[in-house]
Amino acid sequence: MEKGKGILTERGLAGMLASGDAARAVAMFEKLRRLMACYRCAIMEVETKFRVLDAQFSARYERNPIDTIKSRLKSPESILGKLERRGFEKTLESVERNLNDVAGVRVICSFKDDIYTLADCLLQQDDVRLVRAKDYIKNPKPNGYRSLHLIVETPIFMPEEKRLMRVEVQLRTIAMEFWANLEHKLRYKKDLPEELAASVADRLSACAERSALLDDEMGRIRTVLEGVRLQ
Ligand code: 0O2
Repeated sequence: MEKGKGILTERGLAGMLASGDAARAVAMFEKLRRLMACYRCAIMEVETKFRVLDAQFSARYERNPIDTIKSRLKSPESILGKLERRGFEKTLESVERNLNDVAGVRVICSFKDDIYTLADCLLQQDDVRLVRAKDYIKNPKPNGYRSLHLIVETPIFMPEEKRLMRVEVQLRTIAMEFWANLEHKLRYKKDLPEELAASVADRLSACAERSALLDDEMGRIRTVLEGVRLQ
């Protein structure tokens, strides 16, 4: 397996998908490189859609619903790991068919209401098709995780063809992002005794609750201040 600093490279992943056949591996690498380029373009398309929406809100209502946009392309190591964990075929076709999160765009908003406003605005666009939505804000995960996840399909235009690509969009508030980042870091400390692990999980879930209350209160304050501004 070709690895660089412990990370599986695209060439390494192509080699593994080709199961040791050198000529197939070269062809596979070229196809994988092109597929990843398409996912990168899809990220650019979706990011641009959100930047345009943010600019429109700024021009019309003098406010920016988006605090930050973070995007990532799933690493070859992570792609292979997910195919293996889920028992999917290890082929490029299977990556496209079965993995919805190779391209990921995270939109971080200041206020919870803006998450739904932006999601509606995105899904109204006629070149965006909703594949699946998971609302972990209305239905938080048992550990307290909150975010709105949308799998969308959108076209990218290449010199000779149009290709539909799937992108996972995660929308969350600054407070939800803060919690998710810390929880993600803490989750790697797996060698805790059972009792301590349970108490840490309870405390993390309590933090998520408090942070959700904070989001709600900030939203109410905004509503009051907007009312004053409109008078
Ligand atoms: P990364 O590097 O963050 O992307 P699916 O494959 O879509 O059918 P899956 O993978 O269970 O099903 O999707 P889901 O539940 O929509 O959530 C996947 C992503 O959401 C994760 O990506 C995280 O980014 C985030 N997420 C979900 N649950 C949690 C959680 O409990 N804590 C934190 N911190 N993040 C969470 P990956 O695959 O972990 O990796």
